[in-house]
Amino acid sequence: MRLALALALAALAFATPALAGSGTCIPSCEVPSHLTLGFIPIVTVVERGSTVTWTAMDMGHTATSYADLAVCFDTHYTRSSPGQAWFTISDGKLFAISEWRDGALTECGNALALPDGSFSVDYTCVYHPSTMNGTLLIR
Ligand SMILES: [Cu+2]
Repeated sequence: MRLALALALAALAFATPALAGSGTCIPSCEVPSHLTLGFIPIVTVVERGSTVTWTAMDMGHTATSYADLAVCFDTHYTRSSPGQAWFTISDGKLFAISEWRDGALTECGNALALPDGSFSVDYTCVYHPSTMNGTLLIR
C-alpha cells in the first residue's frame, strides 16, 4: 500500500511540472517572455473571447504568427509596454484582433483546426525565432 502511494506521489511530481508549463486565458492571461527563456509557458490555452498579454522580462520582442505565412496577429512589446491580442472562434474559423492590420478582425487562415473545434496557432518572436517560439491553443 505504501509503495502504491509512493508511486502515485512520484507520478504526480512528474505531472506537476507539465501542468505548471501551460497557462489558461479566461478571460485574460499574461505570457512573460525572455530572449533565452522564450515564452512562458510555451503552450497557452486561450478560451475564445479572451485576451493574451505578452510582457518582456528583458528587451523588446514581437509575438507574431508570421511563421505560418498567414499572419493573424502581431504585437510588438517592451519591458514598459505590454503587447496584446484577442482571439475568438466564429463560423468554425479562428479570428484575432491585434496591432496587425491596425486592429482589424483578421482570420487566422493557417491555424490548425482540431477535431474538437479548437485551433492551434504557432507563433514566434520575429527578432529571436531560434529561442522564442510558442503555441496558442484557442478553444
Ligand atoms: Cu524576441
